[in-house]
Amino acid sequence: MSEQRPLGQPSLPNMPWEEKPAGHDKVLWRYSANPIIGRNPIPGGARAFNSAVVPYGDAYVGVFRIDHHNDMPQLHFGRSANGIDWEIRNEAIHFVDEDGAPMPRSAYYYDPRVVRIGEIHYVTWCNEFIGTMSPTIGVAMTEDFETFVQLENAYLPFNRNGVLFPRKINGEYVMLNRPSDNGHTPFGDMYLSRSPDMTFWGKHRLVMKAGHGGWWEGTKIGAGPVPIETSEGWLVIYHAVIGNCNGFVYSMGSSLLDLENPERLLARGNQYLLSPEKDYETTGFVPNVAFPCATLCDADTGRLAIYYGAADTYTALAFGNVHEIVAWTKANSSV
Ligand code: BMA
Repeated sequence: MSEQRPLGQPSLPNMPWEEKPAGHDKVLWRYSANPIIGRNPIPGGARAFNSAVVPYGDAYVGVFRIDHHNDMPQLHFGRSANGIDWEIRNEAIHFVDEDGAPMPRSAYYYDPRVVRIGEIHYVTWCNEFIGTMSPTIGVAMTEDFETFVQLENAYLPFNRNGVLFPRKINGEYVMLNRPSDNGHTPFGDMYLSRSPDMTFWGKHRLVMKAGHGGWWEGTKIGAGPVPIETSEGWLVIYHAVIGNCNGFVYSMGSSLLDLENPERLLARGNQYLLSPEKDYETTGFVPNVAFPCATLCDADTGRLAIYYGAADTYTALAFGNVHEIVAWTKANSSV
């Protein structure tokens, strides 16, 4: 077991967890008390979903996407002792620049990810390129989850999905991202970009294309939670979208990328890991969406908790084991 230990993950003996139900024949299973965050989670906030959670001290913190009563999304900070019951601040995060001055407000902030790199936590999200109502990837850093220092946007519009790797690779920061359009984007592949300093992003490479393994991922794909380092490669859980006559359906897929050269795809599961089927996934503001944005992983056991947005309305949890997901992805790979 030790050589399979998920590298770079902490021990989390108290992370949210439920054993796989008897007779369950899939690698992921849902938390029996889903959803963990319901409608109207804070005054003026209608829905919390597609949100990011990390261990912090002996508890958990999160950056939550909350769509307000004008349907514009903002980012809110939250704390939890157990990773399930959340206290989310009513006031949205207000970013400052590197001199501590307030940043101009974007029209929207959504789909955050949080990653610890060394002693610093970085937040990435879909951010308005100010003055254009067009999406790019916002980047901020925090040392204490009180002050959030916003850095340069990573890209020109249009890009709506930015996910950092949890360490530098060959001396560079690496971010998965998905160039898009300004609408609901009926296309999308996964790229990666590199930066020496978290400011200048380049060396862009294609990683995975949509439409590879079946209709379930035929329309578009995009990175989900921060990649997990394993002895078999970076485990990337991603969202995968089919476009049918009634709209999009968002499922979760898995792939493995080379540890030192993550543009190299090693394996890619040819079926979804989880697809909307529960009422809280099929019914809501946007039906049929399971959108993963964060994981907690216990290095000792490989237990994995996946936080995902359900129907753009709720926050839900699914469980699995990293070793089993890696083995399943290799065994069912179509690469
Ligand atoms: C995507 C993003 C997500 C959302 C999904 C389904 O393009 O906007 O935030 O969950 O659509 O509406």
